[in-house]
Amino acid sequence: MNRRDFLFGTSATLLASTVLPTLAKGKENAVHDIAFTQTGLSHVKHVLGPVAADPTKIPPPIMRSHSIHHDIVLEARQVEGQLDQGTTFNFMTWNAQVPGPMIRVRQGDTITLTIKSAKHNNRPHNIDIHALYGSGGGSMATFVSPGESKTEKFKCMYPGAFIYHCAVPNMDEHISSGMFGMILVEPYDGLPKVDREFYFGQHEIYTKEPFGTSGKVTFDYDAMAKEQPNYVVFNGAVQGISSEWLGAAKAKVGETIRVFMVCGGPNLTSSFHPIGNVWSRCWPQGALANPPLKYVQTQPVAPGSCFIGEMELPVAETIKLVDHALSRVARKGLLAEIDVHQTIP
Ligand SMILES: [Cu+2]
Repeated sequence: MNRRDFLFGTSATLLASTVLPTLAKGKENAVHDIAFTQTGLSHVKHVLGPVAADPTKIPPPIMRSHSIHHDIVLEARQVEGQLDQGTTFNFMTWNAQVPGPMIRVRQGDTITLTIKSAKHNNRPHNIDIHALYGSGGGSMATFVSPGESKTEKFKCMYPGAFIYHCAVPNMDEHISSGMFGMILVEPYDGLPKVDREFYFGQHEIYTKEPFGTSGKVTFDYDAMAKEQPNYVVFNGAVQGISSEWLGAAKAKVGETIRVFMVCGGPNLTSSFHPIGNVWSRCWPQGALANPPLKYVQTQPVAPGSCFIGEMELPVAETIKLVDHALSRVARKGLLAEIDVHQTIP
């Protein structure tokens, strides 16, 4: 069993089948495009392996031309998870993964969102969603103590890719610990067809122990105040989505792929670049109401924003997704790979 099979074939199966968005079945997506567990995640252990979201486990493109209603549950869940091979950290998560599940709806859709807080949590949580109008992005209405749940209903009135994140007073700590994800509101006419889509989240982690320390590393408020993280990662894992650990994402020569990226921060702007390729078309800030920029090498993705980029794959290669502030790659763990082959092994 290789490392990718280990993550995405066994331990994550539990998560993928119950936590991640369930793909819709039937003609026009039956009732919902996505469904999240209504029963909570009590079966998920408090100590996990990697918390890395599988970049391929996202809801499918929307094919319908009318509005529908979605019932979505997100659970705030504090877990000890693997930040690196041999290193663990107390993550705060949405649904036990980093970034939190990608929510995908269409402009004009309505959402009933239930925010739960796992009983074993010891911190309050809430959610601020940049895709809605309302006080605190809904954070006022969704403040939950351990064991509580709150529900809000809203309509997605404008298109784009938007971050959602915890927004309690220690919001920087909670986001740094993993509490962020993306909601994609597709425009009325949808997105251009592509062959594959991938989902990544960048954030930085402030620890007392230096990068590379074995065992459990602990949060450092002073380093956060100085904005000096020891770790900068995609999907909550040091070089997680790569041959170095859990395995690269995969695509085929000749395909067109789309990458969704959410930058949690809480403080660092990503200079998002695909080494060995170029963003043929990209939407800065995920602002889909605007025409895309073309043939962009490096696109800033600010904390609290998103990015959508498309690439052509004319040659076999390994594309390395990086923040081109390269000390974060060389010294702080930031890397994700997309292997482009003639066929997918
Ligand atoms: Cu929180």
